[in-house]
Amino acid sequence: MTAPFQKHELPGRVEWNSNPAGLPKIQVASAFSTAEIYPHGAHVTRFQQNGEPPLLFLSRQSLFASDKAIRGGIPVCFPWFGTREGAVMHGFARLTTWELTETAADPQGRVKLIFRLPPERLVAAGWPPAYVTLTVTVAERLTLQLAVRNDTAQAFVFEDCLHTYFAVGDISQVEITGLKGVQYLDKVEQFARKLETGDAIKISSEVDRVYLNTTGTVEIRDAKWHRTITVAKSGSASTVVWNPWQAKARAMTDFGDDEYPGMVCVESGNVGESKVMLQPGQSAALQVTLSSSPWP
Ligand code: TA6
Repeated sequence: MTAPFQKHELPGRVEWNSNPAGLPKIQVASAFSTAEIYPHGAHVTRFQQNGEPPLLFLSRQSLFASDKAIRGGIPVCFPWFGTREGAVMHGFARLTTWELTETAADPQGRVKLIFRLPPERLVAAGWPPAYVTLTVTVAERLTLQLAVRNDTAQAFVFEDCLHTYFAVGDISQVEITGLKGVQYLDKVEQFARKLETGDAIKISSEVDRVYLNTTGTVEIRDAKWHRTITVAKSGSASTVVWNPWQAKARAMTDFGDDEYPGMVCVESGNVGESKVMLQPGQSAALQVTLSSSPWP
């Protein structure tokens, strides 16, 4: 079978493969790190800096089917976040096969891949056929940029979120910093509006919070694996923090009952009151740069 994007292969840097379920995936090797990306959802499922544990969590029970979202890695939530009446959760972008349009490797061994969301998918769902790309740079760090250009004649209003699942040694030994003084909506308590007063967030039960109007960098301090994960972002006014804990973990069929201690989602986007409005000709870019550094 001819791989649809074989023309974009770069031997030793970008190589086509497929998983046991037959879903095409791309393996990326930079001079500093390795990664795995599925055109299905333009979904990064693995990133590992050389000599470091994996950065991202991927459930061993994740489904890999063309009509299902992958559980773990970095789902791209677009053009909406959360629930929407009569529609799928978190938008259709993560359920759509994106086109790989470009790959490049620079002399230092950094690798860039550009995926495009087929505009006909937007039109089929009644949305303007905006120009939507996800650029993934695999290097010392992992950088994702979701760019939207509204080259249509009508205004385009959307939400977006890079719903990153991070791997941690033990959630009970994790502290999340960078959100002190920020207001949030607590989904566990019917979206009650609250203020983050702690220097660090510690997780010991289900947490599902949308932090509002925050553009700062967040750190995940992992005392079990002795490392700090840094989530730096731009073009994003919302940060979401999620751990399903026990009951929700049991309720999810594509997530192991015992997997919640090994992950935390720290997501970067523009959701709810921070949704984006693009007039014709305007564009916007949501970018995250993810990395981890071992403690000395
Ligand atoms: O981002 C947190 C959240 O919105 C949670 O409420 C939870 O539902 C999670 O996303 C996972 O959503 P999914 O549709 O992937 O099961």
